[in-house]
Amino acid sequence: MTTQYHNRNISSNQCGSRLVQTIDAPLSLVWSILRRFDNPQAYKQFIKSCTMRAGNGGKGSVREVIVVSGLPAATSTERLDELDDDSHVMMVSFIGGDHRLVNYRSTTTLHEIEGISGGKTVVEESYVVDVPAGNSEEDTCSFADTIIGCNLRSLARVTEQMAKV
Ligand code: A8S
Repeated sequence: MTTQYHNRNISSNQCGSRLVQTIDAPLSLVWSILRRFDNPQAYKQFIKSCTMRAGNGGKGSVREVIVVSGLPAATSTERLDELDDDSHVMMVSFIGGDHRLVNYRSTTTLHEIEGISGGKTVVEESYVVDVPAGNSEEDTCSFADTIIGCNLRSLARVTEQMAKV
């Protein structure tokens, strides 16, 4: 199972959680969209643009994303720490930007399950992040959970649509 990749040490000033989304599309298709570190806007609705600052989308690449207006942040600088095409594991750290998700590190894994009409994919996304001074764990994690939940549902929508045609 892929749970081994999601176990992280959480310090006392940090919080984290894990979200799971089942997608009615084959793993190879879901991975082909997810693994594109240089193109997160393919499914992440809050991202307006993405510019590569280092690398071409492989491990160690750095991207700068600009998010849509109306959010409490405008930019984020993010590094690809792991991209394993065999185990279907992707790890990303936030290393800069004007947001409050300091020391945010996420792990996303895929595994395939049998569906009645072909392969389905289970996506698991976990993260840890610092709780800023003056904020509660609950507020910090529910903010991140809300965004990740939107991203995962959007990934499902996009890939299920592609799987149909
Ligand atoms: C991701 C996960 C998250 C992205 C958050 C949590 C973010 O892009 C948005 C608003 C913020 O305030 C922080 O995998 C930040 O994208 C939508 C700019 C980082």
